Amino acid sequence: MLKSRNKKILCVYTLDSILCPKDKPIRYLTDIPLGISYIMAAIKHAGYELELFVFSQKNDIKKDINKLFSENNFDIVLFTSVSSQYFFVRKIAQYIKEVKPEIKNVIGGVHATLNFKDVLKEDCFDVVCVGDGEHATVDYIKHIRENKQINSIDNLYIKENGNILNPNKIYFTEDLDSLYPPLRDIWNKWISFPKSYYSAYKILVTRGCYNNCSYCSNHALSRISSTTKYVRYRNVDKIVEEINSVNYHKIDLVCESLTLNKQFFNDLTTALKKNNENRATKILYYAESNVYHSILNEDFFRRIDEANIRVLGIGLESGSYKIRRKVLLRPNYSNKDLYNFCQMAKKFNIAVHTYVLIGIPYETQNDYLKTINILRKCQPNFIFVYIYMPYPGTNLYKRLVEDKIIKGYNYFSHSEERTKALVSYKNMSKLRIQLNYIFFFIRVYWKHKPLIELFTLTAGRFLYCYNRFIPSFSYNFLEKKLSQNLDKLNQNENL
Ligand code: B12
Ligand code: SF4
Repeated sequence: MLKSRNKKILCVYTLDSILCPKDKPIRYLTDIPLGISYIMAAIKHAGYELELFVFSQKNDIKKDINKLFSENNFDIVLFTSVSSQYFFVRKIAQYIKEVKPEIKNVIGGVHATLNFKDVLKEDCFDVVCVGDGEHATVDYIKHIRENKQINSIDNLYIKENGNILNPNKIYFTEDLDSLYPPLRDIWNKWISFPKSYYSAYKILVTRGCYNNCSYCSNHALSRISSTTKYVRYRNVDKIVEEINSVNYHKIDLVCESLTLNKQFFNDLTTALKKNNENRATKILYYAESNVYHSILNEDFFRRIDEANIRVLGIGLESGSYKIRRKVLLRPNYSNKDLYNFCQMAKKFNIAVHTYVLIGIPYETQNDYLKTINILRKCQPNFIFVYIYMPYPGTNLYKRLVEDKIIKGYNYFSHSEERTKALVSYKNMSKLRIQLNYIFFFIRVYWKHKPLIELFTLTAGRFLYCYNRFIPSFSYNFLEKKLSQNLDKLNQNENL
């Protein structure tokens, strides 16, 4: 039964995950995606009604779509997608087109941006957004609702009567503070563990990165507009205003690195320190940083400490200098820089979380052991270890296709992403990569962390790899137990 006759926009988010119940598939506040939340804010402020639906693998797509469309009068559906979500998103879009061909399906996000030509070939998508989508989406909705003829909309490729209308230009929004703050409350009912240790609100502080790492999407994204700046900084007063408005004690500052610009770093840390001064409960921050030699000084860590940034995420990726510089094209830093960084952070009681990739193309077991060795020396508080996934549109992906190591873009799902070895290399088989992944924490933290924690972390890696063979009910039980265990262990760290 149609409850509302008003036309509405449906925003679809997908999580190809079996970790949470289907009615609450998002685990933590931290997992709220910012891109589509910025777009929803723009739509709401333009006066249009919208609805959000989050699909996980546990949903019956047909049943849920039928129900949603019988209760609402949607005319436009918006999809956001990174590469691992794309096939799932396409499945939903295809079903919508099948039952409601008049609906306009619009897709944006990193995957659509970097692969727009392929995405445009799909019958199920009417519009593909390349780059930032806030203004483009509102503009498009306006044209549809007012029944106006569309000649061209910046950042959008639009299918119209069998033709494709190209955008006049592709741009990045340079003044990030001209955008409405992302919609957050709309996500509340979809989150399983909002109060967990891991929950923090994400606040965007910059967009873009200057570096050209071959496995990351940033170098490819930076090329899509030649007329506007890719690396953008927000005004620090506006950042603080948004932090205060979300009224939460843990904030994850979203930026590729706090050290992209020294003046910005100084201004931001000064403002965060000041904002905490008269608070009974100080806001605690997470942020990302680089490890460069040039920032390794007391002043940097003192500022981080005073701003109450208690957790710094840093990318090591590989302990092999050769792999870092020749394959990943990482910026220049040495293993000694990482060691000094961790030592200095310890002195200031700042936790270090390190990003590590394994199963990197052209990597040998010896390279992998170099990663283990440096991490054993540094003992970061936590390590996000992932198996390398080739993302289409990136330089490393292209190199793998040229070297005939992969044929092209194969299906991989989010639950397999970066946890399941999907490519065998000359120097490293899939099985070897998988075992390196499962036993990673034991190798790094043996005799440094309690056995119960090592068991939990190792069992977690095993579950990520082989979840498809474990019945869903026992998986949920095990996953919940492991999450609770980790939560408890982390709370003891008192961060
Ligand atoms: C913060 C972040 C996260 C956060 C939030 C995720 C999110 N979906 O926003 C968390 C930690 C949860 C996360 C998780 C993951 N992430 Co992440 N993440 C980022 C990061 C660093 C910034 C993203 C961000 O907030 N940007 C700012 C917002 C405003 O921009 P945006 O998201 O691009 O959205 C704009 C446009 O793309 C466009 N747009 C987006 N959606 C739509 C939809 C429509 C209809 C339209 C019209 C336009 C549009 O308009 C938006 C506003 O301007 C990027 C790096 C990067 N440069 O993008 C990686 C990045 C997006 N992540 C990446 C990956 C791989 C992941 C994971 C798959 C990792 C994993 N295995 O768990 C998951 C996927 C989760 C998911 N389902 O999306 C990759 C994606 C690469 C690829 N080609 O697929 C990136 C690009 C980093 C990289 N390695 O290159 N991530
Ligand atoms: S430094 Fe990080 S964000 Fe920047 S290009 Fe490299 S991997 Fe991407």
